[in-house]
Amino acid sequence: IQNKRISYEEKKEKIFHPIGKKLIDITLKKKTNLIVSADLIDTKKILKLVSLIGDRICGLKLHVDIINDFSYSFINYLKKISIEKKFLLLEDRKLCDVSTTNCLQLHYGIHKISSWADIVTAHVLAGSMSIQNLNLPSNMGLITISEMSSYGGLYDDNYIRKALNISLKNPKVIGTVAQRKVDDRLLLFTPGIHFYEKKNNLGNRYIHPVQAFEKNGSDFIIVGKAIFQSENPKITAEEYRNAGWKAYENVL
Ligand code: 5FU
Repeated sequence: IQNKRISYEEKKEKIFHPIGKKLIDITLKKKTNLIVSADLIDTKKILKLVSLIGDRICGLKLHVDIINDFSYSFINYLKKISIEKKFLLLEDRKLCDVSTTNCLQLHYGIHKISSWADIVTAHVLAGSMSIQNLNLPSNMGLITISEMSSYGGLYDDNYIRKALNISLKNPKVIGTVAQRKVDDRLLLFTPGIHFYEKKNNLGNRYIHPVQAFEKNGSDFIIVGKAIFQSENPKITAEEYRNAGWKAYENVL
């Protein structure tokens, strides 16, 4: 049958990286495949959001370089909450340079991503070597970007196939961002999720969680503005969580 998929339990057997397994464990325990993208520029707003949605998510995605008042006390506090409430911290840095530079961007500078993030994102445009020798801590994983959610992106089928191959061959890669089915040995992360919106006027494209699971074979939905800009992020997060979980169960 066309849309059937393997369960998270089965998927866990195919994923070798400990952080991939951990993410699946959290998903099964909390019954949520929702990752919230907290694209906010103010640490207080991020912490307020987390206090409302922490119980409902398996991951919190950040762009730390947009935060005006970034500090280690903020990141330490967030790390503590992520452990208490059981969700992973994803830094959506989208590394996209040669290996040496990626490595420096990962470990140094103001944000020292490798000192706190469980997962970091990376493009593979610069080739397979660009995501090798990054000296990642053993408990930190990579998510590659194989195909973005925006319309008019420059990714063609050939690029995407090669990006997926690079992802499969690198043991640090737990999964990828793409808008299509991928190999069962990769976790599939789907940004561009919204109940109503199809396209925004800034170039992002949106699909419903049902489409993400039925058509693309998603494992995790990533939701930003639909939740953090809603009047009641707690209720809205619960709605996306339920929709994501139901969509997963329906294709089992
Ligand atoms: F890799 C990708 C992608 O293909 N599309 C995205 O939108 C990442 N993103 C990120 O997900 C983007 O940088 C935002 O942080 C988030 C989507 O937020 P939205 O408010 O739900 O559009």
